[in-house]
Amino acid sequence: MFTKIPIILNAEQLFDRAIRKTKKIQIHDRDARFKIKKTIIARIDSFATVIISTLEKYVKEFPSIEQLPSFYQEIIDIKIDTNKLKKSLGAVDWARKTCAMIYSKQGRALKKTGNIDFLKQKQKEIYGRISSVLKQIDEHLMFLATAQNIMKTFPDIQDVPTVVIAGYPNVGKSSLLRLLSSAKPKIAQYPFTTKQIHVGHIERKEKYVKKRYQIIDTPGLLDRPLSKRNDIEKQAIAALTHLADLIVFISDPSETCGYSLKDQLNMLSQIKEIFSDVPFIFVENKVDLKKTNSSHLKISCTNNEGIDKVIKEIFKILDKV
Ligand SMILES: Nc1nc2c(ncn2[C@@H]2O[C@H](COP(=O)(O)OP(=O)(O)OP(=O)(O)O)[C@@H](O)[C@H]2O)c(=O)[nH]1
Ligand SMILES: [Mg+2]
Repeated sequence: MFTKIPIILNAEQLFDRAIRKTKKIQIHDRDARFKIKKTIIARIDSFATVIISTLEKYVKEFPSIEQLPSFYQEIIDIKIDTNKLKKSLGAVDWARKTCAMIYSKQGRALKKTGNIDFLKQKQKEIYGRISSVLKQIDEHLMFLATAQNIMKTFPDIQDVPTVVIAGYPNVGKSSLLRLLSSAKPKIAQYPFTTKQIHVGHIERKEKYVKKRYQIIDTPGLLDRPLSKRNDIEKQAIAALTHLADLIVFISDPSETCGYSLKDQLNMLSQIKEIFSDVPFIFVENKVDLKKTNSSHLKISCTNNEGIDKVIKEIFKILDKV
């Protein structure tokens, strides 16, 4: 996803690239003065065209935010800042138009003159003015480069029935994703190991029909209001809001995750209320350490206990989606 966004250069890199290209240009003419004149004009032409077309490419090839699926729109806002992104794209477009104007105004005067000194002076002027426009948008170019790097890491979300795994940090969400799919998210014994959404897939053959489901591992959520949630937690909420056809909520009654079962269940009631129209499967993990007598499905990601029951339940619910 988002791999087509071009690599974005900063002002100095873009200027240097355009200058480097001009150096290779030599126009041949038997008349020495014509040769110099034509070479200068061709160099200015190449310089301006490289800058203008590159800026145009940045704006055109950046995905149009309003047209993206709502999940990506929200993730962009959380991880990048939509307003800043729009402002930066606007600034780059302004620079493209301004450079095009500088070039078209000055360019006309060049062709008419035979005065080499005048041509050289104009060349300097055009380079100088375009360079100053680029400097004015340098911070925006750098912001877009950062945004592009972040967007490259976004998961590839498909439009298929989707399970979102949620719960407190360190309860075993990523461990369950590993058991259910071929995805390999990092697992570790500290909270907030998962810092962004991870996607895995389950395929199921039923008679001759192949069905594909998407399973999403989210960062851990704490029991607190949305306004207090950090950007890592907000991504989990975005996945629940925009992607979930089914929520698998995991708790850890052994409390080896570092959080009390009471806090975990408080959060569960909150999530149940917010996503009251989405089906849930309640799962207690780490039964190898502690088993309660609740009605929740009991599993262990360490010894695979109960995993087949979770899969069965997921298929049962998703079949109705
Ligand atoms: N004993 C036991 N440990 C488990 C089980 N499942 C996971 N763990 C351990 O619990 C710790 C956390 O597992 P993760 O899968 O990383 O948990 P998570 O919910 O994805 O954690 P965050 O990404 O930090 O929110 C790891 O040390 C796992 O090895 C289980 O069933 N039994
Ligand atoms: Mg995790």
